[in-house]
Amino acid sequence: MWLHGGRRASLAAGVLVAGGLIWARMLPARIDNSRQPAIGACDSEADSIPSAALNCMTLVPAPDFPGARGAIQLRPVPMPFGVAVRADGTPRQRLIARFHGLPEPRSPRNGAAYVAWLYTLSLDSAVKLGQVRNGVIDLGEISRLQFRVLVSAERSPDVRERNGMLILRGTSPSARLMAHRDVVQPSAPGALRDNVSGVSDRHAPTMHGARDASSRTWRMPPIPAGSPSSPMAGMANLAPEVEPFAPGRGIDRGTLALSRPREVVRLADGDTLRLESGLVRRVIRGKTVVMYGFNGQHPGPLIDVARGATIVVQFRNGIDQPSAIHWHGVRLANRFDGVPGVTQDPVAPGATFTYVVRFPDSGVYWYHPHIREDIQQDLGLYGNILVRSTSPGYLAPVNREQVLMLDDLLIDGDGLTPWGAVAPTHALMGRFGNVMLVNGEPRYDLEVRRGEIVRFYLTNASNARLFNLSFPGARMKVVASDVGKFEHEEWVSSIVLAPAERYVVDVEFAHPGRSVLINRIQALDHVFGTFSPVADTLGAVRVTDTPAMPSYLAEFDRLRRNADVANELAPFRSLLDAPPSHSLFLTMRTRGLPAAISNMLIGINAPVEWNDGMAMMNWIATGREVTWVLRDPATGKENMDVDWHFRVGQVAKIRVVNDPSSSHAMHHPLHLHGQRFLVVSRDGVPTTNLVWKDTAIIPAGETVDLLVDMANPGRWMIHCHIAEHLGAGMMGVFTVDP
Ligand SMILES: [Cu+2]
Repeated sequence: MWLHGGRRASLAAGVLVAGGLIWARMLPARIDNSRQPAIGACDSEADSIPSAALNCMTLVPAPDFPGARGAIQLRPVPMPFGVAVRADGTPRQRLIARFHGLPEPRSPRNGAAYVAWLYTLSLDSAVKLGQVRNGVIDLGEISRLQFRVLVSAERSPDVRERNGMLILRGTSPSARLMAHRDVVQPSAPGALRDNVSGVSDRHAPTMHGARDASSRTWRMPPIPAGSPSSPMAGMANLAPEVEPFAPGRGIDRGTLALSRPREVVRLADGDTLRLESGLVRRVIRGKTVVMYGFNGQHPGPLIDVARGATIVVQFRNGIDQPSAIHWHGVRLANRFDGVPGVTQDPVAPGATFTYVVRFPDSGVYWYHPHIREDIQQDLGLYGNILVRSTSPGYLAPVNREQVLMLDDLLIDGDGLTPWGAVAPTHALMGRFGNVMLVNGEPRYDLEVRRGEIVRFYLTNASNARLFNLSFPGARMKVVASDVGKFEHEEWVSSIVLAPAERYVVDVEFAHPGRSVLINRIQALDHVFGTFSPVADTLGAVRVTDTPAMPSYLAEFDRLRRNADVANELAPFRSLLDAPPSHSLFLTMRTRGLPAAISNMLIGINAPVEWNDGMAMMNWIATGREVTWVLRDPATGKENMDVDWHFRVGQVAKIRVVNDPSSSHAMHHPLHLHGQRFLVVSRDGVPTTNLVWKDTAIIPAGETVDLLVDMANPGRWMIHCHIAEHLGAGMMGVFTVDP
């Protein structure tokens, strides 16, 4: 596919070809001299891998070697979580290079060998990547946030330091980011552009003015760690152009009951659960705030059922907004899926709705409203469902189980930052909180015995945040995800959870003392275009000196290969390489944003953003000005006009391309209702350990192929699970006909 040019225009239009998949699978492991295509830039990668802008480095020739060409593809390292990072949040990438036009090396001028070097941005230290020559070369895996690659002509391929002439050099996409600092400087390119994202006249002449009215009713939100701490030029007087909303207006909060911790509700087939949403009083970090709860609890009750059970849930909406309950990941009957406008009418305040929920798959699921998630879910309306397998030995034995819902909350000295009344605020990146919650509490504590194996069922209930969790010093293996077990268990150093995803991990606490549950990321600061490490401790595990009885160490030491999963996947294997039948292009548009914000939406992006690195801009942008888009390139239809049809029993390959060149390219956790799917490949790299999912992270610039088991009839939603992106339109529908 490298051989063909001129497909860039069709890429821009979002027309996709199957070539990317084929290209990647044809790549030889080491040097391939059989093909000598013309590559001059990353254009040639773009022909086959549409994600070139974020996953490709063009190498620029030195003046003495104008004919030399090189490009490096940053390939995803297959990981159980879809995002390859280390426990400290640094990315893991494999460099596949391709060179062309390197002159014959065995001349006195050119040296005897070409060698590639990995440098820091400041060029103060280097690591030898290895000898290169014309053709395709695997340069191996690296773990760097920002870097440069230099190719030099050396007297021998065995040199340890670079001494020879420079032939080619390039900079990682993560360092090509244009810092906002550069944009606002008058001399910087882009500083005077006024229509990048369609700035309206209303805002263009002055940066505030029109927004003064609403800014009087908003207060500045707290700025999360890793985000620029002072407002950018022109933003000081801006506020979201919607009225603020806070729950319980006009209610004396003293009359509200304090929320209670989550209770476990064990239900048998045919049982009924009454679930009532309502206002609760909470004290978080010493602040008394009004939030929501199910049955007065935050999170809501943990429903513990056996696979195959059907339960009845009598829901009463006791909050001050229309609501409903969606049973996330559960392949239940369509009319109980809980999506206002698609499967049911909204449940008005004070009204009721009865759900019949069947659980055909074991796994960990969750429930939450599917209307204004940015408000209702953020305020605490979510709960877990643990569906236990009826097969003995389905999972290895462990000493203890912990079911944890992870969340974050945006809170300052006056309480919770209000939400947008008619449209979400934080519509660019989603709303990141500054206080981490585990099961609704800012602190999680666990006491275990020495040598205990603890199984953690983890759910990310946050609006927008990805977590990168670890227990430093403890061995950990990933066992299962959204809708069941992996093909085989894997040792991992951290767990990456995108919003709405679930992972099941077994952790060994071998040594007495204190262990912590920590979220470690590399935060991107959009103002300066730099990364910095951020760590949040979510909880502590005290390990006593008493030995665990019984010991499950032998079972823990063994990585299971799951024959039952392999058997279940067997009918799908022949379809893994099928060409996609449907495609989705993920992008965004803005209109009417203040120039101070829209001018900065110029190519600043990273495959995954772990923090809100543009907190002021993000807060001010609402769902009225920002539209996030799912586009079907075959028809040009977008969002709710995407109305696909499938038949029950059909297995559909859907290719998802996350536009790297939208004005703020960003990852999206994509969720399909009512069905299960496999993530078969990322940027053409096949998944090596399959697991059934209902939500998958699609990093910015990446092309992800999903194989969907269309087994459950009805009209269902497909959408981004960042609550503010959903609130800014990023949703479509598909029908599975019986
Ligand atoms: Cu999204």
